Amino acid sequence: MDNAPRFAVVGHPNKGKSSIVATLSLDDSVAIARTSGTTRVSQSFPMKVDGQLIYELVDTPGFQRARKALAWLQNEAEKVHDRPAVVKRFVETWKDSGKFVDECELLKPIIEGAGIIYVVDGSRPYGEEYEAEMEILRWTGQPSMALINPIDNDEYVEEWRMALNQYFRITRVFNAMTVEFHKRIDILNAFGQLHEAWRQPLEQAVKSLTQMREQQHLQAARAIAQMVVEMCGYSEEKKIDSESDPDRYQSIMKENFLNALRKLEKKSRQQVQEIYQHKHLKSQESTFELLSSDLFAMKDWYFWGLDKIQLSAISAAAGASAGLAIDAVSGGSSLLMGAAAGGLFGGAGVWFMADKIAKQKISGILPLGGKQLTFGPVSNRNFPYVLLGRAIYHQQLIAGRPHAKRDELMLKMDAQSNWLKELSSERRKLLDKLCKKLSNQEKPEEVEEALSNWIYLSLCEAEVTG
Ligand SMILES: Nc1nc2c(ncn2[C@@H]2O[C@H](COP(=O)(O)OP(=O)(O)O)[C@@H](O)[C@H]2O)c(=O)[nH]1
Ligand SMILES: [Mg+2]
Repeated sequence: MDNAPRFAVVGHPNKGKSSIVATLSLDDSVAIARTSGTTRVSQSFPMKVDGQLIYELVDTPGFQRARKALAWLQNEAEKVHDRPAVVKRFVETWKDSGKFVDECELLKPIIEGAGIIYVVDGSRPYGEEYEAEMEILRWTGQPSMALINPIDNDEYVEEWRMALNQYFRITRVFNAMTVEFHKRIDILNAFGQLHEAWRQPLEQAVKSLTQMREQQHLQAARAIAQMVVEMCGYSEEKKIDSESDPDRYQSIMKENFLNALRKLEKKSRQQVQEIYQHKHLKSQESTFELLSSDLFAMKDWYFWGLDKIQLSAISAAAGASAGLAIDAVSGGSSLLMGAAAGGLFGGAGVWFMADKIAKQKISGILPLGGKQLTFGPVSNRNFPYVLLGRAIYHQQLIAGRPHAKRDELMLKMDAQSNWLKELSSERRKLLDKLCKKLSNQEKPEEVEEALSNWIYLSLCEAEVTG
């Protein structure tokens, strides 16, 4: 789109301009630093959906000598209608002089037609020095909006609003760090109202962004469903010759088995991060530490998945007697199932009793001789819930993360984080059915499709309520 709107994000140094650019362009490569003066030249960040440019954000250096610049302008302009031309002349006059470097740099995109997003910090008091900045921006004659970014708190937000309202037709509080999706949309809509030529492209942008978001949820749901199904069906196999002692292979097979599953979970998290365009997150090793409780730290399973009461409830509903229900919960059922299926001998029984995670099996003589050792799949009924609980928790952190954030993801294990408690009984029943099939290795393709739909619905719901 040639007429894609362009917005220059301007203001004092260190007020969160770059953070707002990152958040509005969904780009986590924008440079953000504690120290001011990080941005020295204006830089464009295109917002593209499916390769189509829908708008562009320009990150700019902060004003340094606004009062001096305004004095020059006032001296040059005789009539009100001269002012935009005088601002142009200002840039032409000073751009290569070494003086007003930052002012020239930040005004350049504006005199070339960009809209203005003026950013202030709502946790710091209003001061006169800002008046010169706002006055210069007004002189450009470009459509403009002010954003109050409450960096540390919102103590001075009202004071700022009064001041900004005198210079800008639209003022919004917009926290670059906690902003929700609908607030971004609101800003685009507001800009569409300010400037007739942008109304249509920005309406289109809002549509594209909304569709993109749904598409992301859909892709994330698919990635998670695929991971859950693959992990629930995963087993490690090894052929050994008839004379070898199977017990010798137990610990190595178990390690391989667990590591393969951990890897699958990690891969799926990376997919989700890429889907939501958090490309740089994965390079921080510690990111993965966050959901760092190990997948097989079984003490955490009641937190991630079903708790003990919920677990005995699903087992009871499945028709097991009370005694067996507890067994199923603890993984004891795998012993029963394995024994019933036959093909177990020697120390095999001891293997899985120790772990309570997976079935292990030694099949008898293979056609070409030797034995087949199988470790897995995980038979614990809680496993699919645990995987889902961890995956959805991670997805929520990623989908709700502004692209301005540079710190690590935080894991909070409090009672509220248990998403299963929030489900309606209808949704829970459907999930129970799917999880049961997963544990029983029934029709994985069908289950994956249904689970994917189930997750997608949950993600869309979480967006509305969260
Ligand atoms: N807590 C918090 N910190 C912010 C917010 N916006 C910016 N910052 C921090 O303030 C500093 C300057 O931000 P930056 O976007 O680089 O400001 P710029 O100089 O105006 O581009 C960085 O350390 C940011 O992490 C915010 O909304 N909340
Ligand atoms: Mg900056």
